[in-house]
Amino acid sequence: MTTIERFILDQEEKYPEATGELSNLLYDIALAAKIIAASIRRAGLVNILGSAGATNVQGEEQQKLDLFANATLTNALNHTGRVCVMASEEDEMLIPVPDNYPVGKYVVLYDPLDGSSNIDVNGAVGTIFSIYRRVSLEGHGALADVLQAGCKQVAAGYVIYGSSTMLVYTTGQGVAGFTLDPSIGEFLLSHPKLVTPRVGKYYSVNESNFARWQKGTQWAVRGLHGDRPEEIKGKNSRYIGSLVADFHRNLIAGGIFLYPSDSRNPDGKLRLLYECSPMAFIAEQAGGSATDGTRRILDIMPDHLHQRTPLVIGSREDVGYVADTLRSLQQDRA
Ligand code: P6P
Repeated sequence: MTTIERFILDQEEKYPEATGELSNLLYDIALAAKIIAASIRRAGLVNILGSAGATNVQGEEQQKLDLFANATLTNALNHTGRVCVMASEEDEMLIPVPDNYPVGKYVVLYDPLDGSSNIDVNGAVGTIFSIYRRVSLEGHGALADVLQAGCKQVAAGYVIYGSSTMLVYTTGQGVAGFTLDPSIGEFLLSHPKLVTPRVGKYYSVNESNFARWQKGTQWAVRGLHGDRPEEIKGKNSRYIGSLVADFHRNLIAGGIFLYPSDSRNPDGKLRLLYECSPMAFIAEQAGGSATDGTRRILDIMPDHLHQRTPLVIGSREDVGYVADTLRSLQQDRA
């Protein structure tokens, strides 16, 4: 029985220069995940379901659990002396470390409860986090510490609150998965080395946007439907409407998730810094890949905090097929 704390410490021992701060930061996040999981499991029994009666910076209606998860993560991190600044999907501005607490060398960005529209219907939801080293030299962190390309991440992970609660993370040495044992309140190592199949069984995309996609996207998705078996074998459609749940299924079973740009979302819907970059780090560490259709997600340099990007992520050969198809169609048009 390997707890996440034991696993993190074992990983730390491989780095003589490690100070243990990143290990403790990961453990802080695991604690927040346990608290959020406990609330989600009881959401139908206590007054924490439903709308909070406000909208976030994205213009999305905030659920009470969104705000609870956001506060839980922020309060688990802001006093530890391990972070210099935080950022969240639920907060328009950067989240500073309170003045009466020390600042540290890490930056944490998070989507505290992704897919929250699934909460009231008992669908799977998730937490996504991304960790960088600060680039500023001292004092409180600033925007420059947050606006870093995904390839600079030192760690990334997600928690899926599904049929079981799992925490999946990477520090650049592969991907490990932990399942929460509620009887002892510990995340136990259940997936020591997650590797995603090179070719997937599933494709995941919101087909109701089909008419609004660019022609190249429509053509590539028709390939995933199986219209051109000489190019690629058709796949089963699976789409939950929760990035963490769709991504996790495809990571385990093999598959491709797409949220392309469309005439209503010209830059795509998903956010680069706290959704796409962390998921891209995990995908690549598991042998998969992630692009915006043309550029590697981890190479994209963010311009602003809540920047959106199109996303194509999952099994390497499937992502390669979509990227090659889009590229060849653009060349034909050129
Ligand atoms: P749509 C949830 O709101 C989310 O941000 C992701 O978790 C999910 O993949 C996507 O949006 C679903 O968006 O437009 O298909 O409902």
